[in-house]
Amino acid sequence: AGCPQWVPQPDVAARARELGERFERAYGRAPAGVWAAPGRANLMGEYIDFSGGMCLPFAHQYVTLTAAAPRTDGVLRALSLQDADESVADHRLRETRVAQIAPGGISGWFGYAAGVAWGMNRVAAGASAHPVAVPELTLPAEFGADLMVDSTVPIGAGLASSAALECSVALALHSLHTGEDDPDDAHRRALARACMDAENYIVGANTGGLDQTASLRSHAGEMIALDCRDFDATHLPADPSAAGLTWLAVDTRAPHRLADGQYSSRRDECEAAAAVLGVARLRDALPEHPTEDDAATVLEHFDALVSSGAALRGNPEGVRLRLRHSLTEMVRSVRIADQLSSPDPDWSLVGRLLVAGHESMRRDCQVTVPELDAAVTACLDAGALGAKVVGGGFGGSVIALAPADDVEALAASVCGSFAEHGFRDPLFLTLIPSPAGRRVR
Ligand code: GAF
Repeated sequence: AGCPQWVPQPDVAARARELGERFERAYGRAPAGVWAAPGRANLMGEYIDFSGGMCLPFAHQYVTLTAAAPRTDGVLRALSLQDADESVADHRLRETRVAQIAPGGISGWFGYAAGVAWGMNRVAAGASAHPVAVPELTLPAEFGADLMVDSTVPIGAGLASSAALECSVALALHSLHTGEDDPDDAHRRALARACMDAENYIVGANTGGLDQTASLRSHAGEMIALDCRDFDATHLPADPSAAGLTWLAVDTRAPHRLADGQYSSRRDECEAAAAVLGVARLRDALPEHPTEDDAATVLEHFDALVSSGAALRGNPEGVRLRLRHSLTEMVRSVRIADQLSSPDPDWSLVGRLLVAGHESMRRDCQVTVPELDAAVTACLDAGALGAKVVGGGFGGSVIALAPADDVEALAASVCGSFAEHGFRDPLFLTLIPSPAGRRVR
């Protein structure tokens, strides 16, 4: 089909209707409803959610849908329209007893879905890191459900398809269980924690909660200034269209995986740096409204501690680089949030901060790949105000702040650059800051 190719806007109503019909054919009864939850982009604050930093995500318009009907025998069954592994064609129906869901027990995509039921019970019981027990989330022993999921979020593109899956299942289960279709923010926060617990313990990816929070707590047209110390969310305008700009994503289609140890080792190194500095998490090493000077001071303090013999876990050079990334990223988030809080944001400054964020992800966090770096360069060469990798890296997507009238030309020139490098053709999406997950049918 040639390059550039655009990922079509999702027709959520049509997908929900079709999913309901397929559910009925598969399970022999109609679903009680269909729930949808979006993936996210993140303007700044990569690899600092688990360190208590500020992240700036927004939910985009691509959602994962879950059709669901209740059962009363404690059994959870699920089908995915994206489960295309032909070798298990006859075994695509995944099934478990809710009471048997446990760390290490469930493989593949079903871990993300089933893990949510486990996470809800954990948050309900107060066993989670969620600050308060939320007893209403308890699923009774006989609770079960039939599920069918369908994703419009590109999978493995760094746009949070995993969180979209978890969060749409969470909204479905919560609604089947409580009758509540539009949970308040306190319950959305608790459900986001249940989804994090699913990912951390059942899937085994030690991620930090950015994605689930964006999926469940975003507002249309806005991004979240998310303080990951306590997951307090402030909503700020994030629609650059009045300035003639748009958010463009380039999905590099370079393979992307988080559960393979790289993500986890970055997190370990951040924790090792915090231990040297004597703080519980890196955010605590900086003042309330951190500046570049504050970041430099903490880095010098770290160097002084290390050269005077402070014990350091892991590779010293890696730990120092992760520290520098974390501190400067925390400052960049605050600076972008300051701009977007103002009535007249300086978008070219925002763009420069995005580029600095990417450079830090490349040089200090070391999570980019040649396709990501080339996509950023090509976007900038073609007139974008800024561009950076979005999410966990190691493949996935770049988000660019681009002149709205020029996206076709910009995409064409990224295609040209990818062809010159001999990379696979990328895909393009325009991302619209969109509302959080909700019932759609
Ligand atoms: C992934 C993780 F899931 C998030 O928690 C976050 O750390 C992100 O990578 C990097 O900012 O999406």
